[in-house]
Amino acid sequence: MQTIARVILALTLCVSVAAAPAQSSLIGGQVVKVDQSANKITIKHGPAPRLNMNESMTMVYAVSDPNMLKAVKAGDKINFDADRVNGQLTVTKIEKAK
Ligand SMILES: [Cu+2]
Repeated sequence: MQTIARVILALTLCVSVAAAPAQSSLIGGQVVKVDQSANKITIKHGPAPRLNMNESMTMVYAVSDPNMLKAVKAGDKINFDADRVNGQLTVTKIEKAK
């Protein structure tokens, strides 16, 4: 249990440090819903041409690491990265936006 708490703390620190320099490759969005039991997150986001999404949309993503879902909640503004993993759109990185 303590180990888990430490991992979460480390992840939280990583997120806040990484958020400082704006990464232009990340996609801006807002968390609509977090579903920890299904390891899914619903994100409303702007265009992401790299993922063949050329307009704003709200959609459900899987996450590469369930711990990412503990750092965000519905309503949070985020910057994220996503990729197709085994044919499924998966969030690989989330940073809280200022
Ligand atoms: Cu999308």
